[in-house]
Amino acid sequence: MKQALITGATSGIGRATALRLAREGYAITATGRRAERLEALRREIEAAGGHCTTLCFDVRSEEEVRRALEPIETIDLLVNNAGLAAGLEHIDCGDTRDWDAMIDTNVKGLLYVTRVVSAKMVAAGHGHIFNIGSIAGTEPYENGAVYCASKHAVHAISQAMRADLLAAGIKVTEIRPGMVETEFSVVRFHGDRAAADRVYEGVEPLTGDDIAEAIAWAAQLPAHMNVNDMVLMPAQQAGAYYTCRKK
Ligand code: NDP
Ligand code: 8X3
Repeated sequence: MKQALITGATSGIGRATALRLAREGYAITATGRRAERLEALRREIEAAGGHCTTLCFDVRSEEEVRRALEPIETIDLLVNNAGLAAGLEHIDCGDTRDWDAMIDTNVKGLLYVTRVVSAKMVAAGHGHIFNIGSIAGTEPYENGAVYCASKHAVHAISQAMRADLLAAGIKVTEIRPGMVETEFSVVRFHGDRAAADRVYEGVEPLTGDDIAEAIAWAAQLPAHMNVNDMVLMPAQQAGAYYTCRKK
């Protein structure tokens, strides 16, 4: 049975991807910091006849990442999804704790997980790594300097690791969504649900299931074919600066 490891599977895109890949026949290793949610996901997958193991750790801690992931024997597919935006303000007003959280999670956490898993894939001679980037990875916008910088880093890392892992036969796919309604905006606005809801006003955003659909499609392509980079947006969005809202 093929093994898929998904970081940030307690919510949003990660949770939807875990459920979808389980339906595609993967045994799932679901990770995140919220143990109760991981347990609920495990029960849901197993009730539907799938297989799920959970690992509760913080991707910001290299030690926790190594302790959790080193013992895993085989990982065929990795989804580097755990991430967040924290805050939305001009650079002169930013909270440096938010900046640390974004850089430590979105960039360093992704690197810590990739370091362990890619070595296993190289030893096995196969594997597929999905990095969840963002349109913020190529379109920097006002109030988003550090989040955009973190996703620019994911974009650069994805391209470079694709080259690094080419000879080992490991595919690297970057998925770069626009607006997806998850807990993302509630987290960005530090729990202010009204501010989060305004982000999606007049728009039908993408859902976690939409992103999971793209990952499941790219994962089942023939061995000779890879999607390097996939940009997905709601039909009402044309980029970070252009959204057509219905009144
Ligand atoms: P959610 O807030 O719904 O989910 C984020 C997930 O990341 C949670 O499962 C959370 O789990 C996990 N996570 C956050 N910090 C850590 C950490 N330190 N250690 C381990 N896990 C962590 O948001 P999304 O599903 O929208 O976000 C998933 C990814 O998609 C992110 O990388 C985000 O940047 C990206 N993205 C989102 C877009 C959107 O519009 N929603 C658009 C483009 C990209 P827990 O809290 O349990 O640890
Ligand atoms: C999430 C999309 O436009 O809010 O990465 O940055 S955006």
